[in-house]
Amino acid sequence: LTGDLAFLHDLSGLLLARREEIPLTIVVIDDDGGGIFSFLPVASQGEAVDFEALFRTPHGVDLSRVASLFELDYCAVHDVGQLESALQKAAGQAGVSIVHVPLDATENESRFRRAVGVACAAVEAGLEV
Ligand SMILES: Cc1ncc(C[n+]2csc(CCOP(=O)(O)OP(=O)(O)O)c2C)c(N)n1
Ligand SMILES: [Mg+2]
Repeated sequence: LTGDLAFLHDLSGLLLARREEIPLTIVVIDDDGGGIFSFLPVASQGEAVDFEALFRTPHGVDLSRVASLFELDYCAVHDVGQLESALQKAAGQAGVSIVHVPLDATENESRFRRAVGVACAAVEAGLEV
């Protein structure tokens, strides 16, 4: 399970995985950049630090083209049901499979913050999460 930037950073590893026919499913959560940086204090400085260009670094790369470049099994999924099916299919296949999960970065960030808020409220209320 990896993010899109980490995946792009280590693309050359796919050559080895393909050559050795390593049975591997790579799930790429793709929010077109480093979403984690939106949770750092620097994010609130926005344009003053050129946050998008220097920290979040959206790249606009179509990751399906990475799969075709390396001739790897690939599918894109857009909901949990599709993800479950893709994981089941990939588990039955030899070699490397890429399961691509494209997300909207803004929506992803707000969902994450909501989930953290719910978890914190549950802990504060003394419930198990
Ligand atoms: C080997 C290594 N290089 C660089 C970093 C710094 N780093 C932390 S998160 C990150 C980018 C994360 O972006 P992505 O993989 O798209 O995941 P997201 O935050 O969007 O979920 C980087 C470069 C690191 N932790 N380890
Ligand atoms: Mg990302």
